[in-house]
Amino acid sequence: MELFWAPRTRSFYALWALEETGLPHEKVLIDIWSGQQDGADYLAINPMGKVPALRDKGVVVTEASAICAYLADKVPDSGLAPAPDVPRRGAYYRWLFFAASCIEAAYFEKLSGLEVDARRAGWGSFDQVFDTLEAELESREWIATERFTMADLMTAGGLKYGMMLGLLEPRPVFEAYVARCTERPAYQRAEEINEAALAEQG
Ligand SMILES: N[C@@H](CCC(=O)N[C@@H](CS)C(=O)NCC(=O)O)C(=O)O
Repeated sequence: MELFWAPRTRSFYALWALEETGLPHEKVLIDIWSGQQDGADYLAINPMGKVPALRDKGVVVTEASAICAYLADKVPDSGLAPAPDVPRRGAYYRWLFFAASCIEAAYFEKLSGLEVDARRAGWGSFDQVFDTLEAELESREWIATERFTMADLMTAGGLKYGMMLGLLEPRPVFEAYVARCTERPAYQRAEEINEAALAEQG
């Protein structure tokens, strides 16, 4: 299995997910600063010209949240995804997709100063997205089940990114949740890999 990635990008979700699974893999650095993602070789893997991408023999998966879901299903005993027949599978899908479609869009709204009509925008509004998450996390240690899943990885990763960039005010519920998720050894290892690649790039 190969992960196509670049440090300090959304590849981090996939890097962290691979560390959570412990699955053997090779990391292939794509130099997005020199435009390698727009070369024919990489576009054949991801025509969007974006990282991350995962190739598992003949299977190619792009989109960070899809990669997380794919990897969790490869290690069914890990608990990283609830089994398909348990009721909380619904919550797992919900929050995994919420991170990709609502958190991401809410940041874009903020960054670009968009005035959105919350009834027309699929993510509602910036405030709706984070008020909804805050209400959910007030009563839950983990967002989908009684343990950490890939839905936590995507949600906590998204919250951390927003707070780090100053897009999202650091609400206590978010800070505690992000701390719980990022103290995991897999997160720490992914950070080390990320930082080592950055240092190597100079
Ligand atoms: N929707 C994609 C977004 C991936 C993405 O935006 N990757 C950025 C880095 S954070 C990228 O590869 N940018 C290179 C480019 O657009 O040229 C995902 O969730 O994986």
